[in-house]
Amino acid sequence: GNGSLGGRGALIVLEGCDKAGKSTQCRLLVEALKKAGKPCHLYAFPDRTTEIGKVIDEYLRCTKNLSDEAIHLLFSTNRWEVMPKIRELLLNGESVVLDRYAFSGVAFSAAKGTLDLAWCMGPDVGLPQPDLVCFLNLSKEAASKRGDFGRERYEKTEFQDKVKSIFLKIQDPAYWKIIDADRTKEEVQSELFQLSIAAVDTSENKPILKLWD
Ligand code: 2DT
Ligand code: MG
Repeated sequence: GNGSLGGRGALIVLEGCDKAGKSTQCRLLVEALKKAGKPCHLYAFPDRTTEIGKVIDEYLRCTKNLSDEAIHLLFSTNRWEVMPKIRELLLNGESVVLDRYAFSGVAFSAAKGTLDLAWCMGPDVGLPQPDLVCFLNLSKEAASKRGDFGRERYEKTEFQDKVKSIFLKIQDPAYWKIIDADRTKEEVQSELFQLSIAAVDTSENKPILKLWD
């Protein structure tokens, strides 16, 4: 049990390259956890609805240009601005599922080749450390079968390859699971659900740690 017994909720993150099915899987996961009696909420980063999020949206749609440093810091700020709310939910015994987090922040910025990896991690140091990160790993073959990329910035095969290599470099075995995303939606969902239920149950009495601290 959560909430009434005083245990905290779990922070669960889905990461991966584009087309891996993150957003669909996040929605299914939140529904499944709720059905299993685990209160939980879904957040997606970037959150394009805030003032900062609107600038990020323009940058991604290529209607605005910003320096690599400036956009990196805005993505990070976009996480910090909702953290009080997320922390409050966790402390109230409600779990939070995140569609991307600081790992996307580092992987996409560092893939540009202009920014140092440690510099990229800096602004997100101290965010709540996830209890579980599920990295949806899609092979090149499966990715090409899922159709063309969209037209946003970063949606190019060569760039996505660099992003993936950085994701794998910054993975921490303390909370990181690599999920084979080439399988059917149902198969992926079932594994995510089992890992998440276990994370909710084991996180209840643990403190919230600080990311990259
Ligand atoms: P979506 O397609 O999921 O909306 O992502 N990105 C994301 C970054 O470059 N830095 C970040 O910190 C985050 C959270 C990944 C839009 C794009 O934004 C990238 C893809
Ligand atoms: Mg996208």
